[in-house]
This record gives sequence, C-alpha cells and structure tokens, in this order.
Amino acid sequence: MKVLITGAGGQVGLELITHLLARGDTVCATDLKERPAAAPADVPWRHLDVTDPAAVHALVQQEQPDSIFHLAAILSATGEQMPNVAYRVNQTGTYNVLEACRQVGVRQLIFTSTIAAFGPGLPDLVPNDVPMRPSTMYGVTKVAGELLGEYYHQKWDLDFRCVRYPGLISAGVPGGGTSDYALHMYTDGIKRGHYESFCHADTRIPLMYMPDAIRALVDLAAAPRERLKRCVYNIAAMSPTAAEIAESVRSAVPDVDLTFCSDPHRQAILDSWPRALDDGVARDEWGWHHEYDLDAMTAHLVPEVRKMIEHGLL
Ligand code: AKB
Repeated sequence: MKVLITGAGGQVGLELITHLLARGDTVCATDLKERPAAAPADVPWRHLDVTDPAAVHALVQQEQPDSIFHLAAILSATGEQMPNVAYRVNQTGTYNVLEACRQVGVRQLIFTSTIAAFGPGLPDLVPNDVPMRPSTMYGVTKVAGELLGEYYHQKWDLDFRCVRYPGLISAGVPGGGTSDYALHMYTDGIKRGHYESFCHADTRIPLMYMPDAIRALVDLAAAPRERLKRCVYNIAAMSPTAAEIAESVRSAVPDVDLTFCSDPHRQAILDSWPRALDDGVARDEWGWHHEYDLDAMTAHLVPEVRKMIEHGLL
C-alpha cells in the first residue's frame, strides 16, 4: 500500500513512518521542515506546505497514494500565540488536503483530532457524540476538520476516518502542545534532574503513550468500513493527575525533582478540556483497546528517554 503522511516530522509522524515501513508500506513523508535526524534514512522526504493548495494537489497527483495520514497541525499552545497561523495550517490545510483527495481520487484520509475539540462544561467522562464548543483556535479548527471530513465522506464518498487523540507522550520532542507538561516530566526530569510543570498538581486530562496512539491510527485505517457507523472516534488510555504522573516518574527515577507552578493561560486551556474520554464506541466498532496505563508507560518510556539522551536526540 502507498501512504502519504503530512506533518511527518512531528511527534506522531516520525513514529508512524517507522511503523508503516516495518509492515511493508511504501511511504512518502512530507513536511514543511527539513528531514529531521530521527527520520528513517530510507523514507523519501518531500517538502510540502499544506496551506498551498496547488502544491498539495501537485504532490498528491504525483504520488497517487492509496491513503493519506493528515497530521500537519499547529497545536494548542502555539495556536494561541499565533491564531492566524493555526487557522491557515489547521483549517485551510485540512481543506486543501480534502480537496486534493477528491480531485485526485485518493481512497482514504486518516485525520487526527484531539481532546481540545471539546470545550468546558461537559461531564467528567465525555461521550463520543456531544456538542463541540472548544475555546482555543486549535480546538475550533479541529472540530471544523472533523465536520469537513464527514461532509466529504457523505458528499464525495471519501473514506474519512478520525481519532480524537488525548495528550500524547513519547520519547520525542513535543511541538507546542499544552499537554506537554506530562512529557517534560520524563524528558527534562531525566535529562536535567528537575522539571516544574506549568499546571496545578491536581490537573487531570486524558493522556496516551505513543505506541497505543500509532496502533489506533493503523487499526482504524484497517477496520472494515461496514463496521464503522461514524467517521470520528474518541480513544482513551489513562487520565492521571499531574501529581500521579510525578509519582510514577519518581518510582523509576528516585532523585528527580518535580514541582508545580501553574501558568494561568495554559491552566485555563487545560481546565477547558475533558478530564476523561469515553471510548466505548471505538471499542465496539473497531476493537480499539489501549495497552499502556501510567505505570506500564513509565516502565517502557524511562529507558527510551535515556537512550535518546545518550544518542543526543533529546
Ligand atoms: C496539545 O496539547 O495541544 C495537544 C493535544 C492535547 O491535542 N497535545
């Protein structure tokens, strides 16, 4: 199968490339930035600005992928600093990719939405199908992406499939998210011996370890269409408080110093997100299940972070 990835140089993209190459897919990695050091050397790397409709169309036309994983996005923290850029990349970029799929005849588009697509005032365990009233530009553009994808599915029969990701944690460099405090407890905690989270210790949001996040994308892409009753799915793994994450890191890195000092802007974003997602629909329709809870993630991640630091990649 031939797969094209947008935003391939990001936290998810780099892990997805490795996974798809290992299962024998032909992968075309695209990004605005140059090939990162961590990218597999054997994957073709093409420059692509998703805000440029002609460039998106030309590349999709040339590559003729069976499937596109559209990951290019500006995350919540950067999006609040540069809402106009977030709008162009997330909103116009997604429209451009959908249009290229329609015009070229790409069969399938996999899209990553987020917990940030929800807004405040929802129940503690947020169901799949609720009113979406996000309060960040990132969230607004992701809801728009979900709706546009559903529209292209109904109108043009594009096989559009989407997961709403929790905050993702991996041994990679995060890219401007508000959930990044969780990842920094591991990376900075191990590299520098200390990290001060920009949230209260009792902040609780849904989180997921990267191997589960990658499996969710490829399993959803492979699910028989007749089993899917919708295009967009909540997926969940764990919802620890920041204090519980710190405790788990300390259990593996005993001398680490982890403290909390809430930043009002970023705290407000975190407080507007769900505390936990109900992923029952994804479990029923395509067999989604997570493998890593907090302590399983810590046990796997701490040696991975140490390896990255040794290789100069963190
Ligand atoms: C962010 O923090 O913006 C992202 C997300 C939760 O989608 N990691």
